Amino acid sequence: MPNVYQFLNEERKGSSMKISRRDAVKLIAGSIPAYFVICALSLAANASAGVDAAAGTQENVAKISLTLEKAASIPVPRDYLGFSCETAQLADPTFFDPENSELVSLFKTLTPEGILRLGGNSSEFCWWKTAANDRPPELPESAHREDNWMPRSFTAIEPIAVDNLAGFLEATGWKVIYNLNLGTGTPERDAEEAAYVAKKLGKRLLYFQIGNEPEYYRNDNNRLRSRDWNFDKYLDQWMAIALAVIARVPEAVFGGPDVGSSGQWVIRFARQAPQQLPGRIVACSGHYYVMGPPDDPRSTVERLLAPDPRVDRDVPRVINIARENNLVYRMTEGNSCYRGGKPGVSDAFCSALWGADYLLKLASFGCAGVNLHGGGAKVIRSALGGHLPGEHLTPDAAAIAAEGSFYTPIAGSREMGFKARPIFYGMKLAGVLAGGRMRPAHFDKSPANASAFAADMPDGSTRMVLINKDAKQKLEISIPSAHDAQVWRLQAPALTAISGVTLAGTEIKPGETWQPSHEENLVSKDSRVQIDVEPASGAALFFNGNL
Ligand code: BDP
Repeated sequence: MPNVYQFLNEERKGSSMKISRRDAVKLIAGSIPAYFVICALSLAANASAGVDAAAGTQENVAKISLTLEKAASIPVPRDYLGFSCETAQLADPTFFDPENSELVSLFKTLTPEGILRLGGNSSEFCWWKTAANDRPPELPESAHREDNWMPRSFTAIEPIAVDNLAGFLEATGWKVIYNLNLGTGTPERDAEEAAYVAKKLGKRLLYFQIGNEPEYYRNDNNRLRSRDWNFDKYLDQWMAIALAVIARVPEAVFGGPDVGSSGQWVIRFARQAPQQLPGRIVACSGHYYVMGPPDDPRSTVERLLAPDPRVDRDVPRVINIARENNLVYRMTEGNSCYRGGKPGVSDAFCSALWGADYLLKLASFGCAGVNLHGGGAKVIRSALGGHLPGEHLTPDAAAIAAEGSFYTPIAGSREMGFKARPIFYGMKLAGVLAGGRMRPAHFDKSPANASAFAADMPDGSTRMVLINKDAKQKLEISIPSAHDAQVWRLQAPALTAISGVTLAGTEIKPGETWQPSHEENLVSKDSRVQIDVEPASGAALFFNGNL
C-alpha cells in the first residue's frame, strides 16, 4: 500500500533548527508557513468588497452569500465536546468531586453530555496506591535530568479519587476516557487500577487508553524508553497491559494510540490492534496543538487565527484510516499552544474563535470528538518537568498562571473559585451543532478568514455557526432561508481580551445557569435572511425550520 499518509515524519527531515526531536515534531506540528499567513492577509484584502480604496475610507466589509448543500451528512455526536486533564489532577480527590459545585456547574454549562479525558504526561508518573504502606515504583533515571520535560516525581492516585470522580460524572452527566500508565506502569498495577475504575465508574467509563504520546518515549526530553523504541515494541507492551486489564475487567474496551503526532502509529494501531484484540478497540486517538512553545516568537495571535493547512490535510486522512478499520477517531488532547499555553493568546478571546472553528472543522471531517487540554498551572507545570515557559513572558502572566494554565478552558480552584476562560465560550458555541448532522456550507467568495458550519438537528430545524476570525473585516452574509432565525453572538472587546467575553449577551459564571440574555431575531425576506458578523466575533443561528 503506498504511503499516502505521511503526516509529519517526512516534513521533519526539513527542519534544520537545533532542537530536540519532540520539539521538532511539535514545532512542525504547529508550523504554518508564513506563506499561508500572507495568503490569508491578501485574501482579506481582495475579498474586502466594501473597501473604497479610491476614497481612502477605512470601511472593510465583505458582502457574501452562503449556500448549503442539500443533504445532511456527517453526524456530530452528542458527546462531541470534552476536556482533557492531567491524571495527576486526581491526586486531589476533592477536585473531581460532586461537592465541587462550581466545577460541576461549569461542566454542565458546557454540555450535558461531555467527555473528560484523563491522561497527559502525568499519567505516565501516576501510580495506584491502595494501602498506606504501598510504595511508588522506582523513578527512571531520566526523571533526574534537567533537560527532561516529563514529571520529576510520582503522584499517588488513591481509590477515594475514583469514588469522587464517579460522583462527579454522575452529577455532570459526563463520561471519562481513562489513561493507564504505560511509561512506568506494569500489567499487574494497571490491571488493579483498571478493575477499580471500571467497577466504580460503570457506564460512565467510555474506554481506557494505555500510554500518552508513546511515540515520543525515545526522545531526549522524554526518555521513558531507549533509542530503539518503535511501534512493534510499543504494541507488544500495550497488549500485555490490555490483556491483564481484560483478565480483570471482562467488558473492557480501549482507545489508542493517543499519539502526540505520528500518523504512522495511528495507522498501524488501527490495523493491528483490532486484529490482536477483536471487538476491544473502539477508537483511534491523537493530539494536536496548533503551535508552541509559548516562548517561540512565532506563537502569535495571527498564527493561531490563520488558516491551518496541516489540519485540513492530515485530520481527514487519519479519520479515514480509523473508519476503514471500523473505528472512530477522537482528538483526545490538544489546544492552541503546547507547554502550558501562551499568555495573551491561549487565554485571550482569539482562542475562543480558534476553538469554535477548529472544533467544527474537525466535526465536519467526521471526528468523534475533541478534548481540549487544561488544568491548574501547578499540575501542568509538574507534567512538564517543572517548566511553564509562559509564566515569564508578560507582566501579568504570573497572576494568570496563579489561576490556571494559560490554555485551560476552566481556571481556578476550590479555594479561589472557578471561571470559564474565553476558549470555553468558543467550545460552547461549537456545541450548538452537537447531536446534529452537518450540512456543508459554502461562501460564494472567500472572505478573509471566516467559516460557516451548519447542521440539521433531530427536531428538524437547521442551525448554523458563523465565525469571523478577521480583526478588521466585517461580513454581510446573505443566507437562503424561508425561516426566521434567532441569533446568539459570541463577542468580546478585542481579540486579545481576557475578560468581557459574552455569548448571547451573557457571561458564563459558575453556580449560575447560563441563559441567553440577548437573542436577535432575523426575519426572512424574499426567502433570505441577512446577518452582519462583526470582525473578531462569532454567531450561532437557530432557524425555525429546515433550510
Ligand atoms: C502534551 C502532554 C501534556 C502537556 C502538554 C503541553 O500530553 O501533559 O501538558 O503536552 O505541552 O503533549 O502543554
